[in-house]
Amino acid sequence: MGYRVVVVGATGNVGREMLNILAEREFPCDEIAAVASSRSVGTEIEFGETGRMLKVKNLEHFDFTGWDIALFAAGSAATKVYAPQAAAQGCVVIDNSSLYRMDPDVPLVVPEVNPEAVDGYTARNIIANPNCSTAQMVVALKPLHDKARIKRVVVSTYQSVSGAGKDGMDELFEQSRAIFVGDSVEPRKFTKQIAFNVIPHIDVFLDDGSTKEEWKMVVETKKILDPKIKVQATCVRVPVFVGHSESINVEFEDEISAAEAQDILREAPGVMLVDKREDGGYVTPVESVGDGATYVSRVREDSTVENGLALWCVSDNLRKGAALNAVQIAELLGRRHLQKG
Ligand code: 11C
Repeated sequence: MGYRVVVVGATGNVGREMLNILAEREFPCDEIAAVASSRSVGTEIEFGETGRMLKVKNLEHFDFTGWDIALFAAGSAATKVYAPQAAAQGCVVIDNSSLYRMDPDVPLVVPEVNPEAVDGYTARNIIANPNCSTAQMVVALKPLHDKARIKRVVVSTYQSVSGAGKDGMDELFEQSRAIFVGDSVEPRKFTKQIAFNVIPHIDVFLDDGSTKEEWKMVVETKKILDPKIKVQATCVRVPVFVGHSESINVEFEDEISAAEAQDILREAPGVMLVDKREDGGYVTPVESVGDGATYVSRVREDSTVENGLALWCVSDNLRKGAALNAVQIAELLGRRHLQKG
C-alpha cells in the first residue's frame, strides 16, 4: 500500500521536478494528483518519464481530505491560502515557499542535516523546505561542523536564473538572443540586464542593506544547523540557466586541515567531492544539472583566519535546492511517521 500524493504548482519549474523525482525514486504513490492555478487546468503533464499523463486539477476547488502528503511549489500568495487548508484537512504539507520556514511550530528540514526535526510536523501539519542556496550549503557544512564546530561562514553565491522561475529562464534566453541579433534589451523580471552580466541582488532589500535572499541564508542556516553559527552572505544572480554555485569561507573552533575536510566530505551523505586541484578538476553548475548531489570542489586552507577553510559548492537548485529535498522529506516522514502497509 502506498501514499496519496498531491503536487501543488505542478506546472512550474519546481513542481515538474517534484513529479520527475517522485517517479525516478519510485516513491510509493497509490495515487498522484497534479494541481495548479486555474490558468493551467485541463493541461496534461507527464508523471516523470513513466508515460503516465496527469490532467492538471484546479487548486481553488481541490479537496485535500484523504490525501496523505501535499508537496507545495506554489507562489507565496496561493500557499498562504491553500497550505493551511490542506493541513487542516489532514494532509501533511511539505512547502517549498519561504512562508513558514521561520515559524517555530514548523520544522525546516534537510534530511542529511537535521532529520529528527521532521518529528515536529504535528504542531501544524506543515514541514518547510529551505531556500535552495541554504540547502546545498548546509549539506556541505554539516559534516565539517560535526568535526570542528563552525564559528563563522562568509558566502558569496552565483545563483542561476531558474531560481526566479520560468520567467527568469525566458528572460536570459531572450536577452541573449536579442544581444546576438542587435536588438535592445529590456529587463523585466530582473532589475538589470542578466545576459552577459551579473546582478548582486536577489529578492527584496531589507533595512540593513542586505537582501531577503541573504537574510534567508543566515536565519535558515541557524535553524537547520546551529543557532550559534554566524553567517554573512552576498547573493548574486548570474547568467546560468540551472545550478547554483557558492564560494564559502568557513572559520572553525577547532583545527581542521584541507586534507581532513576532503576525507570527511568524501564520506558525507549527499555530498560528492570532486577536488582534483588541476585544470577542470572541479564541478561547474552545468555539470550538476539533473543530479541530486551537492558537489564540493576547491577545498583549501584559508590562512587569513585561524582554523579557516575555503571551498566551492555547486548543486542543481531545482533538485537538492527544492524538489529533491521535498521528496526526501516525504520519504523521511513516511519512514518515521506515516508507515503504510
Ligand atoms: C532564487 N533562491 O534563486 C531563490 C529561489 O525562498 O524559496 C527560491 C526562493 C525561496 O531566486
